[in-house]
Parts: sequence; C-alpha cells; structure tokens
Amino acid sequence: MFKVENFAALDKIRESLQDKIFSIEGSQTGGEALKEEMSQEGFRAVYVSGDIQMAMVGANTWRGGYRKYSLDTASIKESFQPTSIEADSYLGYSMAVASTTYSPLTIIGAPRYEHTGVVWTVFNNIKRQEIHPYQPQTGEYFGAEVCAMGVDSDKRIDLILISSPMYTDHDGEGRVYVCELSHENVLCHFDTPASIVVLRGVVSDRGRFGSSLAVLPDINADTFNDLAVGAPLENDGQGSIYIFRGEGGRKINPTYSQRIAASEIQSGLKLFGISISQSSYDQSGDGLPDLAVGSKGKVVLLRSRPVVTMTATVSFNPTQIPTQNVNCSIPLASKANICFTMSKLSAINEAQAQVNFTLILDANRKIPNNRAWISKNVREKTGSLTLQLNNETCHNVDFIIEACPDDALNPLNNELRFTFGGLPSGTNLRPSLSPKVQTTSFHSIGFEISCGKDEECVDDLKVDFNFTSSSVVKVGIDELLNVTVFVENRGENSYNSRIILTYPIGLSYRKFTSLRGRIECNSLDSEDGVTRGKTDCSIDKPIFKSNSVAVFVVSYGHNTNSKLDRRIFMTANATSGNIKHIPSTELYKKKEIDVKYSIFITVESSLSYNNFTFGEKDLQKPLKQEIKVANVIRPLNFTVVIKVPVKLGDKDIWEDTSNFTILGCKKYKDEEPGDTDFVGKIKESKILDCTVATCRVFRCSTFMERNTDQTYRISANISSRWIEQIGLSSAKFRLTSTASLEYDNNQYIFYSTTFNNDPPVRKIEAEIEVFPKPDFTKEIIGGSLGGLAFLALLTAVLYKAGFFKSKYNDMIRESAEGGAGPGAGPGAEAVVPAEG
Ligand SMILES: [Ca+2]
Ligand SMILES: [Ca+2]
Ligand SMILES: [Ca+2]
Ligand SMILES: [Ca+2]
Repeated sequence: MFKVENFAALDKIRESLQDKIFSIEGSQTGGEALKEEMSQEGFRAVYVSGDIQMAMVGANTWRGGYRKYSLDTASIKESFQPTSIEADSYLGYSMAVASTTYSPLTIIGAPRYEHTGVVWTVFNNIKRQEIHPYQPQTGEYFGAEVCAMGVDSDKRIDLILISSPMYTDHDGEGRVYVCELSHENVLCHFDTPASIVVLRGVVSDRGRFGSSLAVLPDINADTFNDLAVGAPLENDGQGSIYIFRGEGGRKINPTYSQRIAASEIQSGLKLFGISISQSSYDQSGDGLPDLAVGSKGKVVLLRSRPVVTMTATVSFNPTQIPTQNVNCSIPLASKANICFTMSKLSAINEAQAQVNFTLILDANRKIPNNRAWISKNVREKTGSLTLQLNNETCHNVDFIIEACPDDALNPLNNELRFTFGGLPSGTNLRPSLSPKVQTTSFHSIGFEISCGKDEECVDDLKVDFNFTSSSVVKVGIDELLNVTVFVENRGENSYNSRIILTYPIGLSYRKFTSLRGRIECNSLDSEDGVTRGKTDCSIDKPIFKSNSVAVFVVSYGHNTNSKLDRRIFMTANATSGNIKHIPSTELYKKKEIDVKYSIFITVESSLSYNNFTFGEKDLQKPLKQEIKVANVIRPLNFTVVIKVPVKLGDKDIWEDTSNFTILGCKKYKDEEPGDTDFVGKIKESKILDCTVATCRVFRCSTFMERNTDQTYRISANISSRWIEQIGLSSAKFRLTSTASLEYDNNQYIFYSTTFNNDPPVRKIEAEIEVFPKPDFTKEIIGGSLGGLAFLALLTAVLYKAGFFKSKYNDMIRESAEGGAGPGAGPGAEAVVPAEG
C-alpha cells in the first residue's frame, strides 16, 4: 500500500514499481504462479461500519478476492481469496456490501469467469451463492458492476443490481439485472424469465449500458431512492447516463425517467458516464443533491432540479345548481374559479412555473348529453397561469348549465387537466413536478337539495287517474279517450319523477294537456300488436317538489275501425330517481273501462193513404206499407220490433186481424193500450196508435252485414169497422205503427251525436181519411197524396258513399236537423218521414 498526499507522489510510485518489474512470461510457464505481486488491492473499496473492505482483482493469478481491514489498527480482519475459482476470473472487479440482519453480505463480481462472468455472495467469509448469467454470452462481462440499493427509507438494502455492460442484444449493448435481496439471498429469478427485471438503454449500436451504477438520493421527491446508470459508449463514444426511479414495494421502474446525453451538457465530451459518484452531495449549495459523472478528462457535476408539488382547486358560484327554475329554456349562468398552488418538496425558497389547464364541463357525459357549456357546443375551456411558490393563482371561467336537466340527481363532474412547465428563478433550476401529483382531477357541482338535515330525499308519490267524463269507450262515436292523471308528492323532493301509463293495443296516443305542473310526455303505441302502448310523462322536471300536485290529461285516439277488447284497462305507475321512497301502494293504479261499438241503423217507411165514407160499416181497403231497415256501420245481429195497432176497443182495425202477419217477423204478443178513454183522445189527436189501441208486437230478428238493407212489408186490408165508435164523420186519422230496434246493449251503442245514445223509435204512418156521407153523388176526387214518399235520400247517399268517419257526423246531423229533431217525437229519429 502507498500513502499518497499529492499527485506528484504517483511518479515516485511509478519509479519504485519499475524497479520491481518481474518476469510475467516466466511465471506462467515456469510453474511459479503469481500470488499477490499484481493483486491490485484496492481496485474496489467499500466502507463497512468502521472497517474498509478492499477488492484485489489480480490476486492469485487473477483469481481475485478481497480483504477487510480495521481502520483503527490497519490490521487485516478478514481475507477472502478463494482458490476454487478459475484463474483470470477477476473476482473483485466489482464489489458491494449489503447490511443484513446478522452480518454484512458481500456481493462480488468476477466478470471474466469462464469468459462470461459470475457474481458471488459471501457471508461470514464463506461463499454463499454463485449467480451465473442469464443466457450467457462470451465476453458479456456479467458482474462488471454490482450495486446494493435501498429503495425505501427503512435503511435496509432492497435490491442488488448486476450489470453486463457488454451483453449485446439486437438493439443495444449492455444491461442491468435487478435482483432482490431477501434476508441473505440474492434472487434474480433467472430460472423464471417472466420475473426477470432488466434495465436497458436506448436503441444504439454500442452503449456499454451498465458500465457504472450509482444509487442516488431521492431526486424527484417521491420518497424512493433513485438509480443512475452510465452508458459511456452511446452516441459514438460521447456517452450518456440514465435515471431510473425507485418505486413502492421495493421495486425499480424499468422504464427510465430521464436520459442525459453528453451532448446536452457540453459538446466534445467523451465517455460521459464511465463513472458516477457513489455519493451525491450538495456541491452547489442549493440544498439539492448533485451528481458527479466522469467522462474522459472531465468530471461533470449535475445539479438536481427542485421538485414541487401542486394543488388544484375549483370552486363554483353558485355552489349548487338551482333546481326550481321557472323557465327551463334559459340556462343558468355559473362561474368556476380555478386555483393552483405550487409548494416545494425540495429545500428551496423560490420557484416559478407555468401551468396550462383545460376545464371540461360535465366530463362524464358524452356530447351532446352534457348539461353544461362554455358556449354553444363548447364545453372545454383552456387557460394558462404563471405560478410562484406558495402563491395561490386563480382563473375565472364563465359557463352555463341547462336549466331543467333530466338528471338533476347526479352532479356535474367537471374535469380539470393541466400540464406543468418549470421556469428558472434566481439561482434555482427549473422546478419539476412531483410524479405523485395527479394532473387530472374532478370537481363536481351538485344540484340543490332541500331534503332536511340528512340531505337524503325520501319522496312519497301517489298516482291516480280516471277516464275524465267517459264511462264507456264509444268506438266510432267518440274519437278520443281522455285520461286525467293526478300525481302528488307527499314526501320530500322527488327527482326525475315520471308517470308511465300503459294503454291497450288499438288506442293511439294523440296529445297531452297539462292542467297543473310542468309535464312532458312521450308515447309509443304498440308496434308489434302484442306489447301495450306506453306513455312516459315527466313531472316538474327535474324536481317534483315536496307537497306538490300535478294534473294532466293524456288523450288517446280511436276510430270506427279500432279493434278493442270488450273491456280494456290502463295502468299508471309513478317512479322517481330518488334512492329512497316511502313504501306505498299508491305508486300503481289500474283501471278498466267498457268498450262499446257504434252502430247505426236506419228505418224508413212509406206513408200510405186510404179513405172511407162515414157510416159505411163493412168496407175494406188494401193497405201496403214498406219498412226499409238499413245497417250502416258494422255487421251485427239485431231485432226490429214492430208494433201495429190491431184493435180499437172491441173493433178490429184489420179485416182479418187474427191472421195479420209481417213476413220475416214473428208474432210475439198483443199489447193492451194503457188508456181506455180512446174516444176522447183520438178525437183530439186524430192519432190511432198503441196508446189507444191494442197493438200486435212483431219481432224481426236478423243478421245484417254492413251497408246492407232489408225491407219488411205490411200488406193487409184495413177495415172501416172501428171508425164509427169515434163519432167523427169527417176526419184525417193517422194509423201509427212503430218500429224500434233491439240489440246487445253491452256490445253496441247507437250512433248519435247527442248525449243520449238510445236508438230511435220510428213511426210508420198511414193516413186514413173519413168523409161524411154525401146527400147526392158527387165526384170525389181521390187524393193522391198517398203513394210512396221516400225521404231517405240522405240515407241512400250514405249507402252509396260508404261510411266515412269525417263526413258521417255531418250527415247525421243534417239528417237530424232536417227532421223531427231531439225531443220532437218519441225519440230522435234517424230518418224523417215525409209529411203528406
Ligand atoms: Ca429498504
Ligand atoms: Ca425517487
Ligand atoms: Ca446542489
Ligand atoms: Ca330527508
């Protein structure tokens, strides 16, 4: 050993070494092996708690080894010079010592072992492990550098790094294996390739990546120590160094965080990174660690940049989104105040940086479903701020929020992103942002909630409905079925409250009318003929307030040809977006209503005329009347009931009353008149009908298709016998039969534009004139008032034109107005007889 105090001493040492040159050639062949003559003790040196351990790569014919000296006494405490290793292995070319629980573990590289290299671990002066290279390559120099690294702050060694600087890959030269230290064992996982962690440099022909290794203090202020790796041959021998970050879990991130090329520092540097200082002291006096990197003829001192952290806040004004907005078409003006504060992680007093930020409103929604905008179709706002250390710097952003959004339950989640760019200030370098800082954050603004201290809204909805004024669906008469819906919230605010109505196939949605509250309805009629139609109505969107009521009418259309069940039902279901509801049975209602189909049957008849001479008792005259029945709207079974006066008092009206029949009809019964004082009544009214006479009731049952007709005929001889008992010698009587209709009232309803849908009772009249007996024979001009007088032209038109809903009402109305009209007779008549 030589004690050296200045570089001039080296010359003396060289001279003294020249004196001691011995024959190297002779030593190889002559049997005299080199022992420690060229041991190069001190090739590596490691301080181990009061002792110094020095590697001796040239000992024992370049087998190598190490010795440990006490620093106090300079005495040898341990010597490790294995003879088992091959000559020229260069054991001790690299060395690291890792403290373990018991005693230090020495990791020592022999990069020329079997031309590939090996790493030994030595524990208590005994070899413990031999680590052979993974996929060995001749000349790779496995173990040329070894390094023990504590990643976290517990002061215990976590990783052992082993480099192979001359391992060649298709894309580079040199690699560093990251092995774990577990108790006294170094685990490189070379037998399970998936678990091997390898550090590499950039793609380059030659790099010698791993020629130097140095554990750095935590230079990015994430509490984990970092690693520097030199690659001195990169860029045609200019060289570079790499920084790898330590990570939680005693790991190292195999993707380098920084590469510093020699050219970035100074032009002309060669072999930059050939060595890296093992201790990073603060040489610049800024409180931050510096890194000394060796190059050919120069040492470069690299300063580490200060590390800062950043907090970003966004506050909103108003702080909550108002929910009771009268006009939903006016968006709500809002402000966001974005603030950044930069604070130090490294020991510095000043720093400056620029942040570029982007605020994205309601970022969780896809456009155009977002509920907030900066301006039309724009929901992003970018900006830039210059920050000083510890000074909060803010920026205001104006934006607008949809006034009554569908979703007023989930807050707007606004995203803030920023990029950081450090600026130099004073003597300080540009700060860098701690990698722990999240550069994307979410800042939500919620909707106003007023649901008590628990801030939880528990609603209590009640729904009910009715069919407005309808007790029955009149298909072919009414065109709309109006459903009046009542909704009440007896609980706390209800969000996104909806009423969902279902309605039968055959009805089609027409419109909704809001009577109270803000209602919006959408509806979908049954499309497949299987699923019921569905109307979805929002109530006071977005919030149906506590103790409020909404009323609205939904109208469904139907027409003559609609096919509905005999009895249909509708349902109403109340829902809301609230998480909690008062359990209630009133969220659902189902109601039924009967359906009747319109029918329209016309009865028209002829007016016949006969005359008699008063006092001639046994005259008879033929009388013919036609009753034409036409079915207009739809096919059905029905019965025409015809009542014909047959007896007045005890006198027959017809020549052969007992055989009086109508073809196609069945004689049902004879009905006595309610009034026995027929003489007085007829004298006054001249009407001979079933109120004064015994009437025969005929029932004519038939099935008729739509737009067909059928004619019933009264054909018999009328007798003069009944005339005398009235006592009028000169009069015009009206012999009045009636025709009425019977059908299934549960299924059918008679078409009428009036409120009353009773079918008409049709009068069938015959005029019978009585003349006094003349004193002399006079020519009697027979009236020709009789004959057939049809007035059912309209009906005929109807027949021909077919049935069209829109024209139908008008036609019927004209028909009714032109005739007896409601209340003018025993019933509203569909068709009016002609006046004779
Ligand atoms: Ca540790
Ligand atoms: Ca770190
Ligand atoms: Ca410094
Ligand atoms: Ca509450």
